[in-house]
Amino acid sequence: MKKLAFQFTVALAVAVSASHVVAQGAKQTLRLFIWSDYMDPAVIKDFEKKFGANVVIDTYESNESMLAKLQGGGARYDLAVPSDYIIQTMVKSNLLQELRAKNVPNLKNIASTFKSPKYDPGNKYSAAYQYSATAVAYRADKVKNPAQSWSVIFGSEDKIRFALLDDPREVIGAALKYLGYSLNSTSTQELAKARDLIVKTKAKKGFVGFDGGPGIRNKLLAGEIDLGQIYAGDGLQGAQENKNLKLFIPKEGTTISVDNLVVLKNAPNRDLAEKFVNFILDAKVGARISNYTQYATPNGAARQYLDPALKSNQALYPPAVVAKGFENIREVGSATRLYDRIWTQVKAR
Ligand code: SPD
Repeated sequence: MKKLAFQFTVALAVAVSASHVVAQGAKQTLRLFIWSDYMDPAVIKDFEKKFGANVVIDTYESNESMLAKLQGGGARYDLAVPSDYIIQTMVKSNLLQELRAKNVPNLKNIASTFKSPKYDPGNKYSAAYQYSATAVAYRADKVKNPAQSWSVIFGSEDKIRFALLDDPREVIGAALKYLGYSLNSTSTQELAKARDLIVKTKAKKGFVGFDGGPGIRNKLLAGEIDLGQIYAGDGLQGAQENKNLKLFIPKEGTTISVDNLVVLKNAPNRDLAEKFVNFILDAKVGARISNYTQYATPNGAARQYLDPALKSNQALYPPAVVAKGFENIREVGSATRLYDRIWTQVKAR
């Protein structure tokens, strides 16, 4: 598999495009804060070459850790890639600045289902980047015919070695789904039941820990765990490396998340950030990214360039009957504090 750990600070002596000739030393730097293993390094190199820029990347594994770092104020980035439900929180926290549509003509490439979403009417601040469901990945050579259910994690089985995402809304959401509730529940009782279930699950002998999607993929590949909760794209990257790594969407339902490019309020380089968004929304570039990361693309114009195997992958583009069990994570208003408290309790026990 292509190596996914990468660094993009390669210094180019002179930018090659005649229209963008930039002498060494005059390069602009674009700082991108993004989920790990979520970008094709070759695309970054092409952007650097075309715009005579350096792209510096820093990564995170959950929306909440991304938000905490930005709210802390220490770090300055031009762009981030938050999921749908956290965007309005970022707007209210004054962390975002508007996308100037005239600078991003490729916004037109976004498929209509992903344009002007409820979480950002009119695409005032965001442009859909990639999306996926959250699945269960397992080693078929270790776990034979697993129930296609969250019960493989939350049920009574105690021998399977497993890991959970280090992502509060994903873990609490999966527990809520297993219990038959909405993953956006704001009911104190339902959330308490979800918390107790996660605490009980954590106490199982087979529980190895919480990790990011790429961490869980790597543990599965290394044979350190038999099964794990995982963002589908990270799981599919692993399946490319080992055919025994398989994925399923739990029958009780799961999350589906759209991640978005946003320009940050204190972006040192707003113009370049918008050029980057426009570059990423190009049809061929969008397809290259998805072909590399194995995530689904909301870029309608990119679909024709996707690898056929990816286009027909049901974990990424599920048939309507499966998709019915999917739920978008939503912003839960004042219940956010309850989710935060539960996550702290779960982590502490
Ligand atoms: N390694 C890339 C992870 C992208 C995950 N998408 C966010 C889902 C949050 N609910």
